[in-house]
Amino acid sequence: MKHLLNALGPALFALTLLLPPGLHAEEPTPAETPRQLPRVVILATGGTIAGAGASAANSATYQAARVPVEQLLAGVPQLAELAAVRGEQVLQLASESFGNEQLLALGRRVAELAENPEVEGIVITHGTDTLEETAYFLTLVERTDKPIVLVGSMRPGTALSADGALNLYNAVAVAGNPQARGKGVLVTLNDEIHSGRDVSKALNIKTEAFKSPWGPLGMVVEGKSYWFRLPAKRHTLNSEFDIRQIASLPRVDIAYAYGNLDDTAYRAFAGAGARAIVHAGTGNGSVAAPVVPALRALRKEGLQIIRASRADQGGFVLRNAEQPDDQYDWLVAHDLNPQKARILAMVALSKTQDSRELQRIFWEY
Ligand code: DAS
Repeated sequence: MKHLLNALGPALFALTLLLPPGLHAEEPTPAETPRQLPRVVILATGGTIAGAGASAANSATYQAARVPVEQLLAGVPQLAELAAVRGEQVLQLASESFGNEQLLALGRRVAELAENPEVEGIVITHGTDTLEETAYFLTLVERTDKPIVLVGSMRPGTALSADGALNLYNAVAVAGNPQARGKGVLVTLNDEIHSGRDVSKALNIKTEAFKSPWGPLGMVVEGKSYWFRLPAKRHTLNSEFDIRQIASLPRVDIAYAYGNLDDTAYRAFAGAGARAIVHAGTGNGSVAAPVVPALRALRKEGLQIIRASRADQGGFVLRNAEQPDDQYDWLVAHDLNPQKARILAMVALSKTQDSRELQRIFWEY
């Protein structure tokens, strides 16, 4: 009998494959328990990703900050496969018009959501012009390891080959991914995942607009994240700053350096109440000789002077290399570009005025 069954076994198995579905002899698969989708909140602030042009050919001529968050979400129904999403319209602005008040208000709303146990991730749709500043600000002051992902687009949704829908899909995929926890605030555009600290807008007309001098952290492709690096600088849970303890941000300005420079801009910023001036210096944060006396005088009046580099592939400014920073009691921004140095200076000055402490902060963040 045993030999008979062994001989007939394969034939009998093959027969079961011919049966109509549901009549197979195998055990019925257990009913698929619906996967608990991560709960992701999308905070909309405006920008091109919410922009609209007159025609599909208008990829560069359009109005930013026109499309409400409900319409953004309705335009990407596939988000429902990734997460349980809901939207909030916190602002509707082109991001070049963000002020410190908008930054603080957005930061406070993010902190509230991050504390909510029914929120697993946060996406912020944002204009690309100052996205890098908001991303760095949040990475400094949000005390959470939950994914906070900023996303924008280079073309409005009305344009041919618009990039916003896929950028938003990718951002929600990353924000709902537990692997994205603890990596600081992130920025996703053009299939790349960047650190909110490192990334900046390097091109103003291409979809590959955002670059990080030390490279992206990873890629997101078809809703899956692939990680290759981790941030090395302090951020979020490991930060000493907390949005809930920052009532206001001091005025910090940026003076751009070039040939034939004089001290007009620096004195004007000081007269307007700046607490620090970021010198966007040529090369290694160099300071033109005619400007040095004014900067030394302003330092003596209590302003902080921060040497950064205007180099567009990112700077690397070290103390006492181009200028006697120890003697002048000036600070250096290290690898931060001028606009990022301004963000860190504002946050740091909300905590300390001490130069040595400030320089430590520039090394660590
Ligand atoms: N004006 C730009 C801004 O809102 C548009 C954009 O690129 O998002 O940042």
